[in-house]
Amino acid sequence: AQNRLLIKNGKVVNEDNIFDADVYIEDGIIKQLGRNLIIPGGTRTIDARGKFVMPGGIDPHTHFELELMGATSVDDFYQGTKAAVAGGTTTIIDFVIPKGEESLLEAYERYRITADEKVCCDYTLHVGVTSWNNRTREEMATLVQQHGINSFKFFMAYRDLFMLRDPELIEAFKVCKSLGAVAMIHAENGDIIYENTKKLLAAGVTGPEGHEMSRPEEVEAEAVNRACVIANQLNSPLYVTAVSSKSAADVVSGKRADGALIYGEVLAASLGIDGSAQYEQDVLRARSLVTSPPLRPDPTTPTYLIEQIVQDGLQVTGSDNCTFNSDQKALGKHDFSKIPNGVNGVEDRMSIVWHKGVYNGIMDPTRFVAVTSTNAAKIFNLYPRKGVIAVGSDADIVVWDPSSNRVISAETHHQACDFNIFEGMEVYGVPEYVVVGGRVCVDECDLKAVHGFGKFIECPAYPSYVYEVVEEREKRPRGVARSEAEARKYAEEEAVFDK
Ligand code: DUC
Ligand code: ZN
Ligand code: ZN
Repeated sequence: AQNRLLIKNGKVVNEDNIFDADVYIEDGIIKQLGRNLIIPGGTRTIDARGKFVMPGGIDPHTHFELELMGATSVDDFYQGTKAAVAGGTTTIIDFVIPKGEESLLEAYERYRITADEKVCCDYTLHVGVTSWNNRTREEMATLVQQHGINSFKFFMAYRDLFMLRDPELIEAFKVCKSLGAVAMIHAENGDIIYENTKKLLAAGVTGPEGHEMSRPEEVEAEAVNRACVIANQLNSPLYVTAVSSKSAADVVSGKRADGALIYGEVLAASLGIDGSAQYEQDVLRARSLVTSPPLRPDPTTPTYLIEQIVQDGLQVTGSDNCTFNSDQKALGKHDFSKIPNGVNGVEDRMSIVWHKGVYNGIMDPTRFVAVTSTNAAKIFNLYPRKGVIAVGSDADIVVWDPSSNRVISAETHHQACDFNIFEGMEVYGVPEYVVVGGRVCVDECDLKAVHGFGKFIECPAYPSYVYEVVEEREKRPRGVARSEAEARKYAEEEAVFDK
């Protein structure tokens, strides 16, 4: 066999366990796991003593080379996946966003042609359903049944561009459920944003501070709540993307505590920094932070959100990486509503979560693995191929050095963007080796990513971690009792209906 690799003496971390083991890899697959393995001669050995050996990160939310608001995001599928690998992420999930009159299938094909030859790591796609027409249902079915797509994103914001209205969302969620796909939502109230933007501009508020002002926390929280209610009433699973505020996180965690089948993805940027600089003097810095949903000025946000991630109020971390250079951000210098939306994060997400969580002593390494890799793998049906160190799984592995640190900077990052929103932040936790499909692509912190080495991964429908719960609930239309008190409550409700 070619391409043999042994990672010795490390602490293997999965979402449910930490154990001392060596990991033996052949032809891109984990072949043996344990102590005293019998290894063919001539196998390259990496010594991971004192290091954590973890499943490579899965970033379920990127927008590489996306045309948005008159600009194209500068990290393309090459540079974006290269930066991902540099940071310890070995799988990304991007969003097919149709252009103009393009059909969903045409857009999907365009993304495949663009990405397949460029990606440095494995990737897959969600499909953004940016309008609802008489072809949509059939196209969604074709994507699921013939193209390995099992997730669709719908927008409650971007009025006149992507936004769907509630009756369309209801249809959309029903179609997802019937196909065994995961419905994903960009949750902000687009009508309110439209109204506030007009008002602010008319009042002369044109600077970057207008962005967050036009869409404060409750505008996000309202949409999250509405989406959750629609999903619950249909007994449809729902994945909320890029939660950026305490209020929205509270809605997701509250709905989950009530037994709803909701998954919350936190915006990695909002774990690293708050958004107060959008209201300060440095307009370049202010514009650089503009993303949707916005980074919040409340300085307690990052800590609050990391706690939600620790306590399972939220389950997944995503970067929403959508990088625009300073000159592109300047398209909005006279009008905040024209600043292309998006921030970096694909490279730094793992370090930010480690530093804010594990290094700060509030998160176990197992939870780190769950929220940076395993949970996304399960929700999008990549598990156990991805998201776990186990025999038979893909050899996508990060050897993590918890005692090294680095200072994040645009001078040293691998992204195409000319600034980094985390500039100057010192983070503990560094990927010393990153193995992508059995190949060492970060070698003693030295990046050796390979153009086109990654593959498109098909995601089968009906992810069992999601749909087993749906099926269970179909049997109990008014909710699943998780305690005796709840069971009594449901029995009383039942009795009312019986009268
Ligand atoms: N939000 C962003 O900030 N950029 C891309 C798309 C999105 O929803
Ligand atoms: Zn979005
Ligand atoms: Zn996004």
